[in-house]
Formats: sequence, structure tokens, C-alpha cells
Amino acid sequence: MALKKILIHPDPRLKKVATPVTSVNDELRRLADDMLETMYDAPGIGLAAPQVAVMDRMLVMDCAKEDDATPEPMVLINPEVVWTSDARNVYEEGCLSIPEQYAEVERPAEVEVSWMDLDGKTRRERFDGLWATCVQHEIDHLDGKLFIDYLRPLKRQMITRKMQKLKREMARG
Ligand code: K1U
Ligand code: ZN
Repeated sequence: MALKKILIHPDPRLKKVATPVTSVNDELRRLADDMLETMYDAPGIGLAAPQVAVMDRMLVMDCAKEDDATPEPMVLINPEVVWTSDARNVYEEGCLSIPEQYAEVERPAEVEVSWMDLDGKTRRERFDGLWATCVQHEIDHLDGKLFIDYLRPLKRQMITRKMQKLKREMARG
């Protein structure tokens, strides 16, 4: 397994729509393992393939984040939201591609998602709480959308400028 470099906003690859996966093979399984390792190392509760510069429609997540919780890693390939609740939920979101910036985002409180697993089987599940927020945030990544796209333009610009400064400082080393 290997840690992957996480792209930082602004990056054109984070604005692109990812491509559906057509076959589950060993390369994809290795990528899923690397993404889970990268997510736990960050640490984070989710990660989408475009964040590690791979334009496949695959995401990983584990929202069982209590200190003594048993890990519940999930790998979703070609995920699709097939139902959303009318009830909405507000959560202060973060993003590994926008480090140390947080903002409240309102989304459906519950969603039903269908996807393919690493055995090539179709699965369907209803998510609520943090799992629902996280899976929607990650599917947004597959569609080239970031949580800051839900914010007012001024706030979004402020965060983008901070990230441009951070990237300049990182490049200087
Ligand atoms: O997609 C990402 O960039 C990962 C992101 C997922 C996410 C966070 C919050 C709401 C929705 C989706 C993160 O994991 S940011 C880090 C984070 O939230 C966290 C890190 C350690 C412990 C608990 C949470
Ligand atoms: Zn994110």
C-alpha cells in the first residue's frame, strides 16, 4: 500500500467530472487500498479518486470516527444518489483538498445510494447522519464540485485566495 498525494484547491482536476469505471480489476483494488490508507493517514472520513488525481468514479469513506469505534471502511464505485429525503441537515464540512477551512453546508439529511462494490456486485443502502453528509460530499467530488461551491461568492473567493497563498508557500518549501 502507498500514500497518495492529495490535490489542493485550486486545481483544474478537482473541477472535472470523473469517468465511470468499466471493470473492477487488481489495479482498481490497489487504488482503493491506497485511498483508504491516505484517508486514514490524513486523517479524514472520506476521499474521492479525483482528489488523488485519478479521474475514476470511485470513493472511499469511514465515518465510524469515535475513538474506540471499529473501523468501517467502505469503497463505492460508480455511486449514484437514487433517493433524497425532504428533511435537510446542516453540517460544518471540511475537505482534505481545502485544508483547515470549514463552513456550514445544508444537504438532504438522508440519501439512498446505489453503487458497485469491489466484487463487482451492485449494492444499495440508505445513509443518514454524518454518513449521509460524507457520501454526498464525496459524490460531489466525482462531479467536479467542492463544498465551497455552496457558499456565497465572497466567502468562496476568500477561501480560494487562502489556498492560493498556501500553495505558493508549499511550493517554496
Ligand atoms: O472529501 C474530503 O475531502 C474528506 C473530508 C470529508 C468530509 C468531511 C466533513 C463533512 C463531509 C465530508 C474530510 O474527511 S475532512 C476531515 C474531517 O472531517 C475529519 C478528520 C478527522 C476526524 C473527523 C473528521
Ligand atoms: Zn472534499
